[in-house]
Order: sequence, then C-alpha cells, then structure tokens
Amino acid sequence: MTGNRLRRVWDTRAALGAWCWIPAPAVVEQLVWCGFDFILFDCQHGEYGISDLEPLLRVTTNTEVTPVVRVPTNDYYAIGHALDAGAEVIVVPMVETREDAERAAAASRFFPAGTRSYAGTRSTQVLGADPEQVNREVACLAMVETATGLANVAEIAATPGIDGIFIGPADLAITLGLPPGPPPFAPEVEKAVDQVVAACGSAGVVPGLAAGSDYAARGLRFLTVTGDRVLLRRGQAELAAARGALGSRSAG
Ligand code: 3PY
Ligand code: MG
Repeated sequence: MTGNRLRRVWDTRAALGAWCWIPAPAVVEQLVWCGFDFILFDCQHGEYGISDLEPLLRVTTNTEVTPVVRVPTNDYYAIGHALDAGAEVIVVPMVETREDAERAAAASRFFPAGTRSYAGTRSTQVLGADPEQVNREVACLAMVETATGLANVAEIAATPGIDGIFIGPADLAITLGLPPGPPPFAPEVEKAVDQVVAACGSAGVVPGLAAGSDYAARGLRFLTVTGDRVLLRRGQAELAAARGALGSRSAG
C-alpha cells in the first residue's frame, strides 16, 4: 500500500493518462504496460457500468498506475461503489454549481468530511482501512464542461473536498454553441481552459483537461493523452500506409 501516487505526481509535474472504454482486463493490462500515470475508467461513456469495474481495476494492483474512475452521474451510490471497487480518484461529470460540487465531495469522503459509507471491500487493501487516511488519499475531480459550470468555476474549485477541475472540451464547446473537436480547440474553449487554470490556481487545486501533453505548459496537471479505442483506430492509418506501399510497388 503506497497511497494515491497521483497526488505525489501532481506535486511535481503533469500526470499523463489514458482512457479505458473497452471493458477487458487484457486491454487494461496493455495500458498498464505502456506506463501511463493513470488509467481513467470511463463509466459514463465506456462500454461498462460501475458494477463491472472491479476486475478492470484489479489489473492496476501493485503497479505504478493510479486507477481513476469517471462515474456516470453525480450519484452517491456510484461514487461509493467505485471507491469500494478500488478507485483512488473519482471524476464527476457535469458539475455546474457549488451544490453539485459539495454533493460529489461529500460522497467521496467518510464522516466527518463527508457521507461515504464504510465497507471492508478491496478498497481497504488499496488505500488502507483507516478512514482518516483514506480521506486524505482519495481525490475528487469535478468536471467543468458546460457554460454554467464555467461561469461558476471559481466556487466549484474552492469547494472543500474538491481536489481538482477536469475540463471536458467537447461538452463545453457544445454548450458554448460550438462544434466539438480535437485540440487546438476553438478560441472560446482555449480561453475557458486558461480561466479554469486560473480558478484552480486561486483555490490551490489541480487543473486537468481531456487533451495531450501540449497543455502541460499552460498549467494543466491531469491530462488524458490517448485511449484504448484511439489506439486501435490507428490501425486505419497503418492499413492505408500498407495499401499505399503495395500500390506504389505494383505501380513501379
Ligand atoms: C468532454 O470533452 O466533454 C469529456 O467529457 C471528455 O472527453
Ligand atoms: Mg463530457
């Protein structure tokens, strides 16, 4: 038991992670071998739910990879169950107000910091059995990914128990009336990134973004570099290159 390694990484540099959307331990094992700082298990948009998490999280046991779980909604049961299964960092989508942030933070911590319920599940082997120590190690990241969330970002970042803000650039773009797209984002979204980084700086919490390491220089410290589906889709470019090579050989 080494505690939540991501907390130590954040103190020194940007943490780089990968999304897991495909619920297969063999896929998680490949991501672990790649050496990411964290794997973000996505129960909102991945092909699995909270109750399927445990065998996936187990693959990260005794590795240098911190298991992060995005819960499907800001829900007491979902957050508690993800933590019971061994999540060390909880990502809560669509946080728009201080009340939303308080709900997420409370569900992530035991009394007196919150309302999480204690269970002797594998979580006690991951972050320990002492509620106070677990409260210190667990992290809760609120996703700011709507125009309303952006307007309230200072209050959300300053909510006790919120350890960071993770920006969802796709949903944010849509609620700003823009099409979602890859980085570099539309100027309005890029401006929002700087606004969130500034709010996090004032509140002393970690700013994160669903984008690659280019954004580390802008102050982001929790970045998702790639994901299992993205990596597999690279097969299309490899196939095109192979077809191109065959074509040029037969033409020549
Ligand atoms: C978003 O961009 O909206 C996300 O939730 C992360 O990809
Ligand atoms: Mg989103």
